[in-house]
Amino acid sequence: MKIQNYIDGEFLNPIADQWIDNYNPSKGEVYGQIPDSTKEDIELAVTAAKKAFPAWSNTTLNERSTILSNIAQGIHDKLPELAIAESKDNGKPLSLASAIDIPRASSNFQFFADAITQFSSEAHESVGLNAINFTLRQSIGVVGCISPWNLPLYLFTWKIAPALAAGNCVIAKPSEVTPMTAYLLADICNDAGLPNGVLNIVHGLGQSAGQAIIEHPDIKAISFTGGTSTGAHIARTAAPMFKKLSLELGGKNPNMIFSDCDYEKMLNTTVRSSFANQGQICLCGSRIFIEENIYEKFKEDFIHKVSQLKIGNPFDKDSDVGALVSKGHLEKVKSYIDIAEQEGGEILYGGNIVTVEGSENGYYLQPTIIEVSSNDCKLNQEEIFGPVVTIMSFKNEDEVLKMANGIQYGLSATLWTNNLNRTMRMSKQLETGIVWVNTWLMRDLRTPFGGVKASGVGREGGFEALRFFTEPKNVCISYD
Ligand code: TXE
Repeated sequence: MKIQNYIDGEFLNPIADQWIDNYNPSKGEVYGQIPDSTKEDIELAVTAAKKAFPAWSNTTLNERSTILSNIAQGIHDKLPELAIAESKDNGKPLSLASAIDIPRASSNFQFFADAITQFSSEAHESVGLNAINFTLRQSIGVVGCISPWNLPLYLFTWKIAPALAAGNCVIAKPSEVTPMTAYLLADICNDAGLPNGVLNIVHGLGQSAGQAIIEHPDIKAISFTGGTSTGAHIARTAAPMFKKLSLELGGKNPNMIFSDCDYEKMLNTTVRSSFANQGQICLCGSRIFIEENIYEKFKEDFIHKVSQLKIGNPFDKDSDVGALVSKGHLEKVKSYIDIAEQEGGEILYGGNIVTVEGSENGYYLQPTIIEVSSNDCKLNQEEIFGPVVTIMSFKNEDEVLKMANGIQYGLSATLWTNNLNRTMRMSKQLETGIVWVNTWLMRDLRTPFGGVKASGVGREGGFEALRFFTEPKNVCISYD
């Protein structure tokens, strides 16, 4: 099947009539084509967005909120169809897409439908000077949203919903590897009453369609989630044009386990934080540090639990681990496993590509546990973004903190301890945007989301996202 761009409320073929193959990673087969859009398609989308902006930015908050709620409902109503599409496009277990990805995409719209009705700005009285200042928070205009392949509709909507809620018109590009649910979203938006041109979804490659978005002078802000090197390239391109930038980039997150934690809860959660979505979540705890007095016990129990995970076709009900997103990505992840030995790492479990019966050409890899002896090895320093974790022991709080922070990334950290003083000390010293204590990936959509260091700039979530997608203007009124 061929999917199309969604521009000015219409479904269109790419102007140059060039197409890209779309793969089903669980089968390793091409199952469709997507537009290989160019500058000309982006130009068309920007023209439509500029035309739609004056009316959309002047809709009442109630009207806007109602339309966004309709989209949330539309996603909810089409949950089974969207979950199947996501699973087929990405390789993730259907159970995960049904329980997490698609419900969260709906919540993203519902959350910002509500949040925009509560968003306010400040007033500052210049006491004694007979003046009052207030802040107008105005829509920016046309903004760009570029998203990755690991949580396709989940992250696509996480950007689009606040951008639209704040009254902007959007040019959005999903990853070329997982375009399907973004395509289906277009229909839902039409049915929800979103006016033509307010949201334009253009498909294509990063270096052409994506590049045209970041370079376009009329696109005033870019919200991007993806790899750190792409983020650096976007910053280099967009900064001289003084665009607003929100960059959510890679992570290589520490999972620090102290012996005073709730052991069973920690063990079950650590299996999830290591291998959920085949380890392809920027928040996965891929560097596991265990206090030395429970190291041997943890090692044994963890290997046992992980050995029970079932690798299989994403559509099988009992599959815990599905396929990796692409052949190229499978090869990249495998290449890290292959360097383990050179670095003195020991593969304690997994490490092999798996053939799944009936899906022999799919991109399956065993969940893999590697024991390392230093935090400075490549396996601990580079983002692998697959079902591969390292484990090593630590002696005390100072040592583990040093290792947790001893990396270019700073997205999230997980801490397992029941010691409140340690929790506070470490939370303050960890160089990350998020710290989870005795839990993982528990998300409250009002909280700021994002990282420090090479994990990005800016925050998404709650009012932070609405602040990003609006321009503050100070109005100062002097009176007699
Ligand atoms: O991401 P890219 P890739 C990490 C992970 C992974 C690596 C590369 O380590 O192995 O990044 O993945 C668009 N101008 N993460 O290559 O290229 C692209 O089309 C504008 C972490 O798939 O960064 C896609 O829509 N856009 C991550 C999006 O950027 C461009 C999730 C992300 O693609 C562009 C995914 C350009 N010049 C990968 N080049 C996370 N933080 O969750 C590419 N794109």
